[in-house]
Amino acid sequence: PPGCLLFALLMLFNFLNRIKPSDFDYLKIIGKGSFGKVLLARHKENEQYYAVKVLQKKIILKKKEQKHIMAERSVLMKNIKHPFLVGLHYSFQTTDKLYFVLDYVNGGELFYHLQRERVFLEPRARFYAAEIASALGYLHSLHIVYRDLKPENILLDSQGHIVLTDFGLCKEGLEPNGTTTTFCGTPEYLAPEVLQKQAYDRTVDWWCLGSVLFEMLYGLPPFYSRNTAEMYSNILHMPLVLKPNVSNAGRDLLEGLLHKDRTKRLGSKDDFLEMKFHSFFSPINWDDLMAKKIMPPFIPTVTSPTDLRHFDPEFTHLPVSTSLCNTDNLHVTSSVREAAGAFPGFSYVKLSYILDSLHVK
Ligand code: ISQ
Repeated sequence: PPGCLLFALLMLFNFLNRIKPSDFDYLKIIGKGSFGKVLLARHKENEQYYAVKVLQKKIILKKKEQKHIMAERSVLMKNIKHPFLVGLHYSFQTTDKLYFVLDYVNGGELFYHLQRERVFLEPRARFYAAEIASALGYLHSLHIVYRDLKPENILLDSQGHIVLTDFGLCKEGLEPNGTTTTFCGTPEYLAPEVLQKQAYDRTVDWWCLGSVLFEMLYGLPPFYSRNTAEMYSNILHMPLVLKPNVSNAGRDLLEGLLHKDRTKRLGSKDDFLEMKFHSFFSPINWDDLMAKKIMPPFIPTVTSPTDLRHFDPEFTHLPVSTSLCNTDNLHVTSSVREAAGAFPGFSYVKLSYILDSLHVK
């Protein structure tokens, strides 16, 4: 039948065009975690820049985080596309590594800019909170809980729009030196139910949104203490006290989002709709926001895609490992073998990519 022939042709095309590590030049390390690293890479043929996230299978398996990655795979398969979520172009694997080819975003972390300015004025904080909220609402509509919203996962693109990365892609558990202690405070926004290892649901994301908004408006995370144990205790037991230098609408929103009891938290009933109709966001036209028709309140200064001024030199000065580039076709696992491995059916090429190269639309 013609359907079968088309399918066979697509499979053949897919096989011949299989994307592999050596399709890219790896230019710089732009991020590093315990599972692997994120590299700035340029596709040799189309000359486009991408952020390539490379994860070591060995480490993932050892840390029993496989479930997490598997969850991620099903997340990837849902064809997530949203203006404020980092886009995934391809994913593939070699014998020992998983690769995610993502949009490259170079406006810097939101909190890099916040640290430079200490706090944001309300209209700017509102703009970022609204873009983040719309992305979270979209994920929830696909039954995905982000859970790990934390400062380093919130980037700005070169125009000044929010880009969330790493929705479950990997949970960076340990520091590279193998310790769990982070001296400069834990950069995670832990909801009470997560701290207590209780059941959680999509409402954790609204707690995290509240934490981001709080930090943008007050300059520190809610319940902050230099002593981590004390901060955890504050999150669990201290009432939220809001200084009056934020508008009533802003404080009301924070009180709703930072409710310790998740069943009473803003968003527990109608999810994103409860943000959409909150008075703090009344200046936001949500259709314009989604269409990127609202002018960003701040435009990062970047001169070119290779302008890395907003990335931590701690990473960007590291040498790029050549082991990434010399693994060629030879080690790229075929879909047949994948079926038996620990990461079955992981690789995929976006159908639109195949169609694009065939000039079929
Ligand atoms: C995209 N651009 C820059 C940095 C990134 C870090 C993680 C994931 C995607 C990224």
